[in-house]
Amino acid sequence: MYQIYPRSFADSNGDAMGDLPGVVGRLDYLADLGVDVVWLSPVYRSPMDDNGYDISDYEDVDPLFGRLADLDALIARLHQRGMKLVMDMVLNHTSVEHPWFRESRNPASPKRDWYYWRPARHRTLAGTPGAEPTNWASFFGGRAWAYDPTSGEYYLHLYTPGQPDLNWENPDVRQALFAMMRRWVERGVDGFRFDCINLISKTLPLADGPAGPDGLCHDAGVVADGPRFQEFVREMNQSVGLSERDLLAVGEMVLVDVPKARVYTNPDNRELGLAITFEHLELDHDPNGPKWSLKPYRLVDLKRVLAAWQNGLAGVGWNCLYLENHDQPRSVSRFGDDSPQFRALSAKTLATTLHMLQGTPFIYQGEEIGMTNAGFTSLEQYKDIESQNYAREALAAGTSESDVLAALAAKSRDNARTPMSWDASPFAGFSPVTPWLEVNANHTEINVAAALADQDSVYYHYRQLIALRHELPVVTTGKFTLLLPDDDRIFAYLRSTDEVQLLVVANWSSMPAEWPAGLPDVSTATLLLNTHSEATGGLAAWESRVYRLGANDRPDL
Ligand code: TEU
Repeated sequence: MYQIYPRSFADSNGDAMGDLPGVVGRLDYLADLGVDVVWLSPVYRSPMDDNGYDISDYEDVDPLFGRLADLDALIARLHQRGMKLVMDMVLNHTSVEHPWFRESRNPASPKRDWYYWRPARHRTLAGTPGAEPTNWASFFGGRAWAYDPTSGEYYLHLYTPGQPDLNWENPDVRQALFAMMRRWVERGVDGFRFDCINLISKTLPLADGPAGPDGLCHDAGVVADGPRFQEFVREMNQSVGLSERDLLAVGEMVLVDVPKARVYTNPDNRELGLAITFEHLELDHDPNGPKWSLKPYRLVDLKRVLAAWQNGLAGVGWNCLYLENHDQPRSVSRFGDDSPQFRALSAKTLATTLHMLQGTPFIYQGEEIGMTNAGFTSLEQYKDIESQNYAREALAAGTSESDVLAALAAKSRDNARTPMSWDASPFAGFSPVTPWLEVNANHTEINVAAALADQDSVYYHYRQLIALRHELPVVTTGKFTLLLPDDDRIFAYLRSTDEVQLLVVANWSSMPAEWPAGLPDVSTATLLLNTHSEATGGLAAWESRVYRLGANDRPDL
C-alpha cells in the first residue's frame, strides 16, 4: 500500500498545491516500485482547516485537486496498471461547512440531531468558561466543545472546531453515509481507509471522564470504542458490501489495543479488514504526556510492542505495517540515523525490519527514498493546525520558544508533509512555483531522480522488499517469532511455515555489532537480501539481512 498525500505529491497546474493530474502523471513511478494499492488522503471538497480531513462535500473533488473527471481518470489508469485505489473516508466528523451541519445549526431542523448538540453544564451560564457540557479535550488542543451563541448550545468536535462529530446514533446519518460510500464503490474505488473509525460510537449520556492536569479529559477510553461501535461497523460493512465485494477496509483506530483490534479485523465478524494502530508510535514521549513531551524510545520496547501485535492478530486479524504517514514524523529521522553517513543504510534497515513482518506494509510518499524530517527552524514555517495550536498553547503556558521548536522539529506532522522531492531543482520538481509548504532543503541530494540513478539507493531496496513479498508466501503467511527480545540494538525474528523459514536480522544502531549469540546457524542459509554488499561475520552499523534457512539450520519451534 502506498499512501499519497495529494496536497504534497505533485502540482501539475502551478498553483503551489499537489493535485490529481499530478498523481496521474506519476503512476509509472509507483508501478515500477511494485505498488499494489494506492491510498489517497482526502481530495473531497473542504475548507481545508485540517487539509481535507474536514469534508464539506463527500461526493465532489475540491477544485484545488482537480475535478471528478480527474479522479475517474486516476481510477481508470490505476486499474489499467493492475493497481487499486483506496479512498480516505472521514466518517467521524464533517466540516462545519457541510450542508448537513449548516442545517443542523437551526435547532428546529431535522438535521439538529445529526451532530452532538448539548446545552451548557447544569447551573452554569452558557458561553462562559467551564460551562461546556463535558470536560473532554480535543485531540488538537483545547476543549472538544464549541459554543454557538445563536442557539445557546454547544457542538462536539473531537478534532478542530471546524470538524463537528456526526451523531451515528441517528439512523438517517448512517444511511446517508452508507449511500454515499455505495456511490463511490459504483464509481470504481476498491476500498476505504476509515479515518479514526473507532470514535464513531460514544458512550451515552456524554459525561465527564477522568481529568488530566489541565482539568480536561484526554482519555480516549472515554470517547473511543463506544458500545455500538461493532454494530455500526457491521451495518456499514453489510450496507456498502465491504466483505461481500471484497473491498479493502482499512480502519484507523485511535489508541486501540490488541484484543479489540483482533475482534474488529477478524474476517468472520464482517467488520473491518486491516487495523492502523498506534501503540508502537507512542514510545517516544512521556507516557502520561502529549506527543510533544519528547523522550528517547528504547528498541526493546518497540520490539515488544510490534511482537505483541504480530502475535496478537496472528491467524485472526490483520496488521497494517507502518512507521510513517502524513501524521507522523519521518521514520529515518525518528528511528534511524539521518546523518549523511547512515541515512540511506538506516532507512533500508527500517524497511527490511518492517516489510518482512506479517501484515500489509504501508509506504508513505517519500519514505521509499529516505526523505528526512523537514528541518524547520522557525514557527512561521509550520502550517499544520495541530502544530500551530500546540505552539500557541505551549508558548502561552510559558514553554520557551526553543523547546517548542525542538518539539515541533521532532514531532510536527509537517515533517512528513513537505513536498515530495522529485529532483534537485529549486522547488524539488514538485511545482514550478513556491509550494504551499517549504520543500526540504536537502532535496538537492535526496530526491527521486537521484534515487533512480543510484542502483544502491533506498528506492531499489524497497523494490526488492516488495518483490520478495510478492514471491515468497512465507512473508504473508509465516508464523512470527521474535528473537533476542532483550537486545537493545539488534532486531531479529523468524518467519516460518512448514516448508520455509526466514531469518531477519537487523542492527538498529550506528555502531558495528558482533554476530549475536542465540541466532540460528546461517552457515548453509541462503542470503536473500542485505543492505551491505559484503556479509561479514558481524553486523556493520545499520546492516540488515534476510536469510532463508537451510533445512538443517532451522531451529525447532
Ligand atoms: O488522525 C487520527 C488521529 O487521532 C490523530 O490524532 C493522529 O493521532 C494525530 O494526527 C497525530 O498527531 C486522523 C487523520 O489521519 C488526521 O490527519 C486527521 O487530522 C484526523 O484523523 C482528524 O480527521
